This record gives sequence, structure tokens and C-alpha cells, in this order.
Amino acid sequence: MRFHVLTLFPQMILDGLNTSITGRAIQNGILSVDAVNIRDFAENKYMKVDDYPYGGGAGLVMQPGPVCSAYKSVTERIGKKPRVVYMTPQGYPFTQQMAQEFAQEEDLCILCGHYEGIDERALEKIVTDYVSIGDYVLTGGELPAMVVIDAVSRLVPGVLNNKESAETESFENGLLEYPQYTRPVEFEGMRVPDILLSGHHGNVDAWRLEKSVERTKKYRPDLYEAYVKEQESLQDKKK
Ligand code: 6GU
Repeated sequence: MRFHVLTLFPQMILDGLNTSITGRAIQNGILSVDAVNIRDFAENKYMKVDDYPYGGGAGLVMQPGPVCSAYKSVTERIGKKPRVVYMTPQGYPFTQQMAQEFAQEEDLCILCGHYEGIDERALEKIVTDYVSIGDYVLTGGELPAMVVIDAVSRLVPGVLNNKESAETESFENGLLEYPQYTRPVEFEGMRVPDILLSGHHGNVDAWRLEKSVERTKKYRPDLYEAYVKEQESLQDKKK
């Protein structure tokens, strides 16, 4: 899969992703990340790509020309028009389901804004998906773009090895992950729960489900409610 990131800070994207699991996948040729510097498409000799907002107000707005030219450089190079995900706190909340959907694409373009955002006309022309990573404000779209690329990449076949894939289960049943333990069996007076040492897989699975439900109820009452409803409707179908 190929990611094309339109940004004013390409080094941030490249430094962030050329490490760890995504870095290994890039080395192996399973992923590629090209970071296109929007400033390279500035339309003046000062390389300025932003200006004051019409109607007044604080901050600067990124101009439409350089953003659209940067996108055009991608479409002309790859010979098609990929989906364009705009990272913005005004977008749909990013979910595992969206990550699954994006992972089906061969090419994905991600647009990062800065300052007070991007001129609406550029967005109307090129953006297909508006995505936020949560209810807080960041200085720019680069960290959110890396979040999306990381979540999508681990779903691309070959990016995770078998050991790492085991961890994929987590969110899949709609519950938070259960607690994990490894050696030693006793650490500073704290023991690993006996049930995990019992070798009884049925009991281990039941214990893990119980802990998952307990955690989900405490930390994510919204997910817990959905889980309970789902269980009830499964029960109804049995009757
Ligand atoms: Cl996608 N961008 C910015 N600048 N801030 C955010 C965000 C995105 N998602 C949450 N906060």
C-alpha cells in the first residue's frame, strides 16, 4: 500500500514512520510513504502558502492553489485519483472500521492542515473523507496522519508477523483488552493470577472475558452498553 501525505512538515512524517513496525514494512517494500511538501507549490517568490482569513479573525488560512497543485503532482505521478483523507478536528471520529476500509485501498492520500485550516474551496475540490482522531486540539494534522497510517498499516497483509498478529484480537469483539502477564511469576510480592498458570484453556478464556467486560464497563460505558445490547439480541435469536 502506498501513502501520499500532503504536508508543510514532510520530515515529521518520514521521521515518525521510518521506525519500528512501519519502518520495517517500508524497508520490505510492503508499504511506501511519500511526503509531498505543499510549500514546494507556493505561488510567490517568498514561498508563502497562507494568508489572512476573509471576514477577519485570528490566525492564517492555507491557500487553495498550493494544496491543489500538491495533490495534482500525486495524481499525475501515479496516474489515478486516490481517496483524500483530510485530517481535521471537524471530521468524523476515526475508528477501527474506517482503518479496515482504508486498508483496502492501493493508494491513500492524506492531507494535513496547519494554522486555522485550509481554504474551503481546495477541500471541496479534492477531499473525499474528513477525519478527526479525537476531541482535543492539536497544532497540525501530521500526528493525526501518522496515527491513521499506523492503524491502517497494521491491517495490510505482511506488515505484522505472526507474533504481532496475535495482538490483533483486541478491539475486534467490541471490548477492551484483558490484562496480560509474563515472567516472573512473582514480582515484588505480586503474583500472576493462578488461573493463568492452570493450563485450563476454558477457564483462562472465561477469566479473560470477565476481565474484558469489567474494564469495558469501567472505562468505556458506551462500548459496554453496546456489548450488553448485542449479547441480549444474540440471546433473543436463540429462543
Ligand atoms: Cl485530525 N487535526 C488537528 N489539528 N487536531 C486534531 C485532530 C486533527 N484530531 C483531533 N484533534
